[in-house]
Amino acid sequence: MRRPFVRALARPLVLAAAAAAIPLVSAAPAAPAVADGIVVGGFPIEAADSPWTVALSSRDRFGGMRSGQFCGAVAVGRTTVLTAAHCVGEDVLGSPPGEVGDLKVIAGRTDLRSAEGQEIPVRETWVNPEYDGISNAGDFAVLTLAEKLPENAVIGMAAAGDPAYAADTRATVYGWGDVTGAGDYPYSLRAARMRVLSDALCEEAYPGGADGTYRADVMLCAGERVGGRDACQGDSGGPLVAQGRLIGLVSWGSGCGRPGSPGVYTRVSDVIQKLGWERAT
Ligand code: 4AZ
Repeated sequence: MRRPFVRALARPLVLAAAAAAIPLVSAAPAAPAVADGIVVGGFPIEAADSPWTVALSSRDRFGGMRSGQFCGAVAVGRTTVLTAAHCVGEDVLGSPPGEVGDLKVIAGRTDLRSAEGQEIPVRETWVNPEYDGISNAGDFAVLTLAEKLPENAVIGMAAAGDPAYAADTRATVYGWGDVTGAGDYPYSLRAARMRVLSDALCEEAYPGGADGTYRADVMLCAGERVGGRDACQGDSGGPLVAQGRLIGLVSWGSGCGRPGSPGVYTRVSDVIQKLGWERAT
């Protein structure tokens, strides 16, 4: 399962909606490692407990059953949201992001069937021009919102050299993505606890192949050595948080929760540097 949501999307959302509506249909987990989902291997959490985790939505493109959710995103300013570049590519959206009339960020909504929280139109989308869809390097985009999010919805970003990036640090990923790797999209927000893994582990797992190439300067490796806890399709663009600070954006990986195939995240310190945000943090 290569990349993001993206490719899979046109097909999956329909399946996703169906699967979510009849949760018991695929009762047997594909493998023990992915028995219980996020995010695979996760647990339910309230949006109020991670208010910076927001959903990226277009009902026109993805249908209304799950509020049009198709990717995750994270608020780093009251009108500034980060997501994955691959989430706002033309292959996902069907047209350039500026031409998607109902592209919105949804904040404060745990259950995508509900109307809780806020829906805020995206006023401007800036996609990293250096994003490389082959290696997946530079997988980030900046969304500017038409209205302000609440002040408590903003999370701080970990700058280069922050100890939160060290291997073995505990980290949590948040999202509404596939909970099994088989296209089971939940209605409610989930989180999964894991650890930052060494660059060596991802370099070994992803030396360069169809899924992507791990590059330690712009990517971050996280999960569990034994597999089982991971982000998955639909979580892309969402936050990986350690020590209360944003360290990663869900980007890619080979499958979900598989031993030996950790999740790969966009390294937030590189985002800060590329955007010239050093002094703002
Ligand atoms: C995806 O397809 C995707 N297990 C996101 C994250 C991971 C794999 C795939 C990491 O969006």
